[in-house]
Amino acid sequence: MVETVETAPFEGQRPGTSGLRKKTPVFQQPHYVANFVQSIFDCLEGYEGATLVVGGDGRFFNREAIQTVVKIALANGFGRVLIGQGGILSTPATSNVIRQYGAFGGIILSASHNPGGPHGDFGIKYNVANGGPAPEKVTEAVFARTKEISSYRILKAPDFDLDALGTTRLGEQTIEIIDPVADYAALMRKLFDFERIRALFKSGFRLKFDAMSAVTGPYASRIFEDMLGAQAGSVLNATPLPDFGGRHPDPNLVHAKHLLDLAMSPDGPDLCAASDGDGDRNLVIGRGRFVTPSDSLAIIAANAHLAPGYASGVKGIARSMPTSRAADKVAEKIGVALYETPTGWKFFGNLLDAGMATICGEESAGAGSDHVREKDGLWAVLMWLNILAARGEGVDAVVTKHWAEHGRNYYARHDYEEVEAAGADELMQTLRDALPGLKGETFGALRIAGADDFAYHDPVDGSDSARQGIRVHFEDDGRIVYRLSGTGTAGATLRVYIERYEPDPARQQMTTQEALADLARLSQELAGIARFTGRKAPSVVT
Ligand code: G16
Repeated sequence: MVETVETAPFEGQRPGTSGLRKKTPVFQQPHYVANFVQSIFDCLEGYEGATLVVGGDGRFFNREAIQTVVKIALANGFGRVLIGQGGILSTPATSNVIRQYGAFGGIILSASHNPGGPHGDFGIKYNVANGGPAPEKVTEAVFARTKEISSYRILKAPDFDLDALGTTRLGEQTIEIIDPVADYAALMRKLFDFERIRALFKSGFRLKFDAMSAVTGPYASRIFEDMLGAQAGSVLNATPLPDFGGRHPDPNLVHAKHLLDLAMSPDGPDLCAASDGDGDRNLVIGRGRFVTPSDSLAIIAANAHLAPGYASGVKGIARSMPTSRAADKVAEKIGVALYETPTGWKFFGNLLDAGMATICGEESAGAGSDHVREKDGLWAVLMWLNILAARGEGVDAVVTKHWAEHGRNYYARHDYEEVEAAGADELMQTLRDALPGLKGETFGALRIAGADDFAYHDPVDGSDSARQGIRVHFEDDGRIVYRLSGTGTAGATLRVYIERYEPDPARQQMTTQEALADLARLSQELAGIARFTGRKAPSVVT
């Protein structure tokens, strides 16, 4: 029976860079999830009888939220709901299921790399029929709707069993619990040379993949250990836990420092890797060599043709604006277009759909391709395995040869987390106001060649996105970018992206800290970071 429940709007249900993210207790308030989900459906048309995919990263409150989503979807007239067994479906796997089953869209319950648990974060994201995150015009319409909503429709029924595979019928409607791994693993097998990678493992190649007690555990165990023959125990923390084992499921050098230490030890594994809460991010570290996400994108783009799924070459490369320009050098060399988009995977969707880009990536540990419409952590690790197997070289050799050929983009991101929002806004506004006078300003050896506030014109649908981050370019090809994160759940996070290009192989072995010291200092001075935020140093450097 369908019930119409009276409700009132909640403040602040505005989707950010990647869906709506808040502290878990915010989502646990009565009607909070229902309001948001009904608001999504209110902004869609033509889903009567269609398929909706629902999955999450297994974090605390995942199962409860799924029950609400499914009951609202059925009450609103979806014909079929596909749910990952146990409520588990990684973000890239959800994207694949949406595409493979011709679904109308999907709802992903995740706050990605943010910590989970009763005091952690939770999130809801809507993906459209191409498998990718809803574009801005949809998320803005949803936000507008959340401010007006007065009722939602929900099925009055006992909770559904999320664990038994199979189909349940409710009159004309069906709920199917699907194996979350099978379709995704089959897709990976098509894209990569599994025979070759299996031979690599057989020859003694050692992998340590940390699933961080998050969603990729079941995927990684099946693909790396069962299908590719990696040594038992290659996958660490393989069981998804509601609180991610109390850890922060962010595969960066801070939260996965143990992997860095392992990779830097003389007898370390050949490849250390990790993925985040919902499986879309990746970390790649070879023995003795960390690969920055920006370098990883460039190297993947330059070598993708070694994997069977990309044997015909890449059609174009896309990167988010703050991502280093290492990929630009590759695009130039292989003669394909390079697209610079705002931060957020949703901006790649049109380029991928139009066949203009094949490989996409972001500095925030994301890489992917046109195989789905999300970034994909395991895909990136498999791509690296395929490249290493095909080239018969280790990570360090692949990276240093890449730099020798294309130059090295020294790169770091400085995050000032949870600063006061008002101060952060003022900092950005002051920088924006100063833009016209910055050109020609000199600081020691550094001279500003130009500065602007990045705006994007989508070449496919003609939409415009303004104020996407402040770029300061230097005459020696260095760059500082400032923007506020769109994924935080407390205060504001100022991100400062620092980059310098070094074409000379003799100068490509400095530490990043050494190479960027001047620019890093200037980044604080130029924006008055201490003055506006009270912070003398970043909280996280990646
Ligand atoms: C999300 C988006 C990415 C973005 C990242 C960081 O990733 O999908 O496109 O680069 O957030 O965004 P921000 O700098 O605004 O915090 P994820 O892995 O959190 O879904």
